[in-house]
Amino acid sequence: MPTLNQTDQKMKPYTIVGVIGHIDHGKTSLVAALTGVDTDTNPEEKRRGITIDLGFASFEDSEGQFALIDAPGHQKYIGNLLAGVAAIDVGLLVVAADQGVQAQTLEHAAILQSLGVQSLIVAISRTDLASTKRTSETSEELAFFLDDLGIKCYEIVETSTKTGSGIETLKSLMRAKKQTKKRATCNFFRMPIDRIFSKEGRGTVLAGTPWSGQVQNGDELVLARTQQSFRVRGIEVHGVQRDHSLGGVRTAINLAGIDSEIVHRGDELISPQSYQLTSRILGTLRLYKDSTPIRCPSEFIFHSATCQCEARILGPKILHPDLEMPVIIQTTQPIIFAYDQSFLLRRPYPIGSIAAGKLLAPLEGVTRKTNDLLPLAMDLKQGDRSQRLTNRVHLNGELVPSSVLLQVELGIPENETDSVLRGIISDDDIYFQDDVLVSKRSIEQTKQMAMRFLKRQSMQENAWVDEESLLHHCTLRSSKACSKIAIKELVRDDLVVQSNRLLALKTDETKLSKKQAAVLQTAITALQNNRTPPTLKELAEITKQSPQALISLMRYAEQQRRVVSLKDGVYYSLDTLQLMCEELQSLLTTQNEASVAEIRDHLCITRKYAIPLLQYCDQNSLTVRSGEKRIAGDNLANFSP
Ligand SMILES: Nc1nc2c(ncn2[C@@H]2O[C@H](COP(=O)(O)OP(=O)(O)O)[C@@H](O)[C@H]2O)c(=O)[nH]1
Ligand SMILES: [Mg+2]
Repeated sequence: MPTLNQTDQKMKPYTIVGVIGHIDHGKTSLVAALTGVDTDTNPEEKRRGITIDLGFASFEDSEGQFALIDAPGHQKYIGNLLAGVAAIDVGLLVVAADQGVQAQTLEHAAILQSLGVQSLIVAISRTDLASTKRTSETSEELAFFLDDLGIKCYEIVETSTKTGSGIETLKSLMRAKKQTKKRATCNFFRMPIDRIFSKEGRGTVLAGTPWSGQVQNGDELVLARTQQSFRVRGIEVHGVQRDHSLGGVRTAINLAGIDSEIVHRGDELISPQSYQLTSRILGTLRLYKDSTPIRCPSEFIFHSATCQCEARILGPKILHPDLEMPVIIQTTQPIIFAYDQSFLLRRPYPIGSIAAGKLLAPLEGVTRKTNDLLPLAMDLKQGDRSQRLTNRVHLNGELVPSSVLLQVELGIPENETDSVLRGIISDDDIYFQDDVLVSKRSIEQTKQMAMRFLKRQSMQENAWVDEESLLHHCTLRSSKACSKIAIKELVRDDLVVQSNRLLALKTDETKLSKKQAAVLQTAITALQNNRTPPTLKELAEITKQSPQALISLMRYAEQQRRVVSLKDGVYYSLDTLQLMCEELQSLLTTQNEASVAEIRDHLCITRKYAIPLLQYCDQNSLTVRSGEKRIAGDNLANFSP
C-alpha cells in the first residue's frame, strides 16, 4: 500500500482519492468541479462522452495535496479501474441521486472493501436532477446495500456540479480524511505502472503510484517482466520536476533508452535485486457471498496491483462463498509478489468480480503437494512476524534470510528484521547453518528418506552406500544444506554408521540375511591367522561375490570390529593385526628405527602388504616416518585396533 515517508519533510500531507461508481453518475464532472481539470481527454472519450481510461487530476490547499484518479464506470473497462484504485488512500463513491444504486455502484464498493481501502466518502451526485424525496431514497437504498456488504463507516455528502452545492463540503470531508499517518515501509522501490505516455523531447514516461521505497534521478531501475535495466533520467510529481519521489505519491518517471513498445500497463519498475516475479502463489481468498460454490481447478481473470492476467485456482477442491479459504494460484504471467498484497478475481461470464484475497507466499521451487501447502496459508496470514518467518521456513524447507525475504516476502519492517531473526534462531524448530535457515521438520523428513534409501540398498545387498550417492538421493526432495544436516544427525544419533566416505544403517548381525552371513564368514575365515591374506579382489573370487557387494559386507564386518581395512583392498583380521603390531613394537624397541624392507622381513610379509600396513600405522600414530625409516609412534605401546 502507498506510504508517505517521514523523511520527506517538504511534502504536505498527500492523499490519493479514487473516484468510482456507475457510468454516467457524474464522476468526471465531480473531478472537474474539484480540480478544474477535465480528465476525459482522449478523442474517443470526448466523442462517446464516457470515461474509458483512468483520468488524473489534483488540487492543493493549505492542508495538503489531493490526487484524484477518475476511474471508468463501465463494466467493460473495469480492468482499468482496478489498475487505478490499487493504491488509493480514500475511495469516493459517486451515486447519482436521480438514478439510484446500480450494478457498478455495488461492485465498485465491494472492490474497495476487498482491497482494504479503509476510508470511504459517498457523494450523492446530480441532486439538482432529483427531488429531495428521491435523493433521500437513493441515500437510504445505498446505506442498505453498503451495510449488507459490511461497510459501515463512511461519510455522505449531497452534491451538484450544476449548482455547485456540496462541493465545498466534499472538499472538507476529503481534508478530514487526509493521509497523515506514516506507515512502516519496505526499503525496496516498486512502482506498478498504470499509465504510459510520450513527451515531446523526453521520450517515454511511465507513471504510477510507487508502493514502496524511493527513487532518485540517476538510479537504476529494472522493468520486472523483461528484467531489463534503465537509468532514471527524470522524475515528475504532478507536473513538477523533482529529483526524487517515494511510496504513495503519484510519480512519472522518464527512463533513458526505453522504447514505449516494450512497456504495458501492469508492468512494474523495481530496484535491482529486490522484488521477485512468481506465477505460483499461496494465498487466501474469500468468494463474494452472492456467489455459488466453485469447483477447482477453475479459471478466472486475476487482478493485482495494476496487472491483469488469467489465473487458475488449483486448490482446494471447492471454494465456498463468504468463507476465507487458503488457495493456490497459478497465473499465466509472472507477477510481482509482496506479502499481503491484495488481488481480485473476476469472471468474464457471468461478468463481474467474484472474489478477493491476499497473496502470502511465492511457491517458486516448492515441490510439495497442494494438500500439504494449503494448511500453511492461515499460519502465514495470522501468525506474528516471527511465526510468519518460521512458517515460511517450514514451507520452503530452507531459506536464506535476506532483507528481500524479510521485508518484501514477509512484510517485516527493516527495523524489526534483526529481532525477528534472533527470535527464530533460538527456536528449536529452526536450524541456522551456513547462513541458511532450515526447518527441523524438513530435516526429519529428509532423515526418513535417507533411512528408507539405506534400507532399500541393504535389501539389494549393498548395505554400504557412499556419502555422495546418499546426498544425491536426499537432494531429490530436500536442499543440500538440509540433507547434510540430516545425514550428520543420523550418524550422530547412531542410526547410521559411517566408515570413511561410506554409510550404512546401523544393524546387528542377525539382520544380515543367512546368505550374507555365510559369505562374510567365508571371507573372514580366509583372513584369519593370515599375514598375507587374499585382497578384496581375491576374496570376491573366493566368495563368488562382486567386489561391490563384498565391500559392503566387509564394511559391515569392520563396523563389527572383526576386520580392519587398509589401503589397496587389504584386510586383516583383528587378531592378526594386533599380533603384527606387537612384533613391530619389539623390533622398534630393539633397534630404534627400521626401514620398510627390515619391517617387511621381520613381520614375514611381502612389500604388497608392508606398504598399506605402514600407511595404516602412520595414520594411527603407531609409527612415525623419519626419512626413509620408521620409528615408534605414541600409540604403538598400547595399541588395540
Ligand atoms: N444536471 C446535472 N448534470 C450532471 C451533474 N453531474 C454530471 N452531470 C451530467 O451527467 C452526465 C454524466 O457525467 P459524467 O461526469 O461524465 O459521469 P461519469 O460517467 O460518472 O464520469 C453528463 O452529461 C454530465 O453533464 C450534475 O450535478 N447535475
Ligand atoms: Mg467519467
